[in-house]
Amino acid sequence: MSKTTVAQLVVDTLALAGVKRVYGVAGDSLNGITDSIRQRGDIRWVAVRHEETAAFAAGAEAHLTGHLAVCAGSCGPGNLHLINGLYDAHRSRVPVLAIAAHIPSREIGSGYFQETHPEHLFRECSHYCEMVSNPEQMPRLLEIAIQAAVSRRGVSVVVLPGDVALQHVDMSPPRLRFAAPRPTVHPSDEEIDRLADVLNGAGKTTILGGAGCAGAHDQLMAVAGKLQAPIVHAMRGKEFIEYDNPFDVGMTGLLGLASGYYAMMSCETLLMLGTDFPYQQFYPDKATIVQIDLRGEQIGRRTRVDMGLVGDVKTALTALLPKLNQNSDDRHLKDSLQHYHKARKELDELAVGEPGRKPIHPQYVARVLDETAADDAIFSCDVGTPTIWATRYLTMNGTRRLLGSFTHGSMASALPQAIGAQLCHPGRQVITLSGDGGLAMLMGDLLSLQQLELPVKLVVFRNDALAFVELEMKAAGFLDFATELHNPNFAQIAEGAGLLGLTAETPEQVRPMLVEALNHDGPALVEVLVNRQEVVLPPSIEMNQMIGFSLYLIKAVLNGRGDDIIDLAKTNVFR
Ligand SMILES: Cc1cc2nc3c(=O)[nH]c(=O)nc-3n(C[C@H](O)[C@H](O)[C@H](O)COP(=O)(O)OP(=O)(O)OC[C@H]3O[C@@H](n4cnc5c(N)ncnc54)[C@H](O)[C@@H]3O)c2cc1C
Ligand SMILES: Cc1ncc(C[n+]2csc(CCOP(=O)(O)OP(=O)(O)O)c2C)c(N)n1
Repeated sequence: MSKTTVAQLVVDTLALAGVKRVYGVAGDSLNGITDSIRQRGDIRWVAVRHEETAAFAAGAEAHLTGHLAVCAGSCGPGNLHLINGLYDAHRSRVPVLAIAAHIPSREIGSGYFQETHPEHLFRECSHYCEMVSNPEQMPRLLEIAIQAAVSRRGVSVVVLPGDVALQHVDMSPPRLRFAAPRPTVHPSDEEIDRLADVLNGAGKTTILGGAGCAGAHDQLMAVAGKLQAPIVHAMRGKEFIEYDNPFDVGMTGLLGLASGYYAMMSCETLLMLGTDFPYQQFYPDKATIVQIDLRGEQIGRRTRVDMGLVGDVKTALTALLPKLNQNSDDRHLKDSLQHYHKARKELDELAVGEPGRKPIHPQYVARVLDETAADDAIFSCDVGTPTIWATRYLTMNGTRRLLGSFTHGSMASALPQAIGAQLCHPGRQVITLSGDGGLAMLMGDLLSLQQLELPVKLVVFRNDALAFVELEMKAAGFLDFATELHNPNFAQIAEGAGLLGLTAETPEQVRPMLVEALNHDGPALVEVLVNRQEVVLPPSIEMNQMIGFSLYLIKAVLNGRGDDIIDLAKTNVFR
């Protein structure tokens, strides 16, 4: 049998598994891997400036394609930098493999230069995390890692000492020659019958749908039609549920719409479909609750559940549909829709840009972006207020996609996710909604856009603050502190990095600049000077938040910051 190096075997196996690119930062301990990639044309090394970017980019690719994506970091600090992006991918359940190069194997345990213990560090953010200490473990160990990431959906980590990567091993044929299995997961017939009985006898029914509804749009509409049920969505379900949906009453949660909140709270039966919506206080107390999820361990995790079914949403709804009677009472649906149209109108009224009026309302920027972006645009939004504007003002249509660090909740994901998105969808418009804090956090990778020739468009909501944290502070009764950002001119920085850079200071500049950036043949950044004091009213303000907010006002006055309140009032009440 002919011989090859472990590194070559790794890269061969990845190529056979359909991997097109590996994101990372090169390093001594990764030399075997990068050199093997250099020698072949069917897999690309994507050089970024920070390993966290590499992991977020791989996560975005995996989210958009559903296929395995790969990132790599050199030993010690190199792979340690991957960790935040890996947590995000793992918690979003997208298949990512990380190659964590390691110090020379003979030095392990000696406290050697750059020594860490990756197999401990990455255990919590992976399904599978093992070290290759003997070349004979390969390629089996890598194949197990790939199979774990793909079938359990999440992260696998292969820890590979640099010297082991260069050792020789027999070239063996790949064992993973089968396509990824796609089982049909079906609740039992008796369970479907019982569910039909419950729903046929139910009063006001509301559906709460999440990301598990992907691919089940037709079935979801048909079930909602039979039940005359409003559909509320959780954030990760937005891209799959909101479009072409006459039953849509918006999102629930602190950032959701009042109509989403009330449709859930006023129902007698809640049907949860493929959602892990995490906030307990937004579930109804008295309703009968039915939950369908692919993974049994998810059932009853967030709220009391009266009936739990393990199954795929599409399969379960297809089986359920013929057993449902047509509900003739449409009052709950009509009331919920009326409420939704009112809530939607109120939100849209905030998205205005009166000529000359500064600072610009961020809602207006998001709305104009929604209107000017392509029908198949891929958006990524930073955690912070850009998440609010994206979920409230971007219209999904079944083709557009929306990425964000929605479950892990990390800042700074928008730019790295856009890098992964643009690489796997080179022909589509990829647009970020970036925070000024978020962009600055991984700003080194602005340089990657030019180097990798990626025409990503960045829209920076520049409010010179960690504004989301300020909101949280106000609501909790703290005086905002430690949130001020002394920013540079991001457009100039972009120009310096080889991008088109524009600054919109007044509302009338927003549309032409966004259009110019979107039409630009290359990467572009538009910074928009937006209002820092935008208050986001949650759908139901809890007493402790009311008290908190009054406390903020009192504290602000006591601390001589009355101007803040006048600003707040001006921008949120008298507009
Ligand atoms: C700053 C910030 C604020 C936020 N505020 C809100 C908010 O106000 N409202 C809100 O909704 N979210 C909010 N989020 C997001 C929130 O943290 C959750 O990530 C989100 O609510 C989860 O959405 P989901 O249930 O659609 O997706 P997931 O959490 O991914 O849950 C999907 C579920 O579907 C299951 N599943 C997958 N495939 C299938 C299938 N084929 N069939 C059946 N089941 C399947 C999975 O096992 C899982 O249990 C916020 C996030 C951030 C960062
Ligand atoms: C890595 C990380 N650090 C800190 C936080 C806490 N946090 C959540 S939102 C936010 C502010 C984001 O600021 P920016 O990107 O400027 O957006 P803004 O809310 O100001 O629009 C912070 C610090 C976090 N979620 N992730």
